[in-house]
Amino acid sequence: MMTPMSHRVQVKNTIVELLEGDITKQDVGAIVNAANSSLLGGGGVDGAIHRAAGPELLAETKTLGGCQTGDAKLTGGYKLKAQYVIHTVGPIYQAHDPLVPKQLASAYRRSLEVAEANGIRTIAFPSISTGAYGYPLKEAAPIALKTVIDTIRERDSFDRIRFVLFDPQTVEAYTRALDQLTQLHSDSLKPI
Ligand code: AR6
Repeated sequence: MMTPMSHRVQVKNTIVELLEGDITKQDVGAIVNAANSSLLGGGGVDGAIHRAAGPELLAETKTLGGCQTGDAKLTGGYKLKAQYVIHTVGPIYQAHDPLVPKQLASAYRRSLEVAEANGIRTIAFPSISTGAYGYPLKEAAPIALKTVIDTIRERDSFDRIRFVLFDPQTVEAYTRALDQLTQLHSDSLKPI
């Protein structure tokens, strides 16, 4: 029997959802930025977030002393609708390097830990590392979703985690990965 692809699941008390769109427009507690370790801005989603937030964001990130790959740091959201930005640094893709998937998982996990420590209950993520950093979508999407879902299961302190995906191929890869996880964990992941 075919199970329909799902864009939204419930994990404990948290809704995890996939959306095609622009993360800078999201009205959530925090949006996550796929930054580089300088935290001084860049292209892709990083550039879009800095443009939408205004120059005060760069003024704040300049004071943070950068961020290591797999770690995350918090700033204000300035002109964004989101109250905060969580800046994380995903890995540059390297096939067959066992550290790389761990660093990608760590970027998601540390972002959620920073959110929790600051009482942020609704968070929007982009697809970290799958643009300029070259992580293949098919490999990155299951890591992203599994890490977020495992962290929610352990902590149960978020209302909504939204993946805001910029193009149809990214939506498709995440939808497939979410569907597979839902089939594997039908006891704890409820499509809604
Ligand atoms: N909303 C949501 N997703 C977006 C947006 C947006 N407004 N704009 C782009 N994306 P990338 P990375 C998607 O390259 O691979 C920067 O220069 C994009 O289509 O932004 O982690 C940093 O400064 C892709 O699916 O981030 C770093 O140097 C995803 O966001 C480096 O790029 C991630 O692509 C980080 O590379």
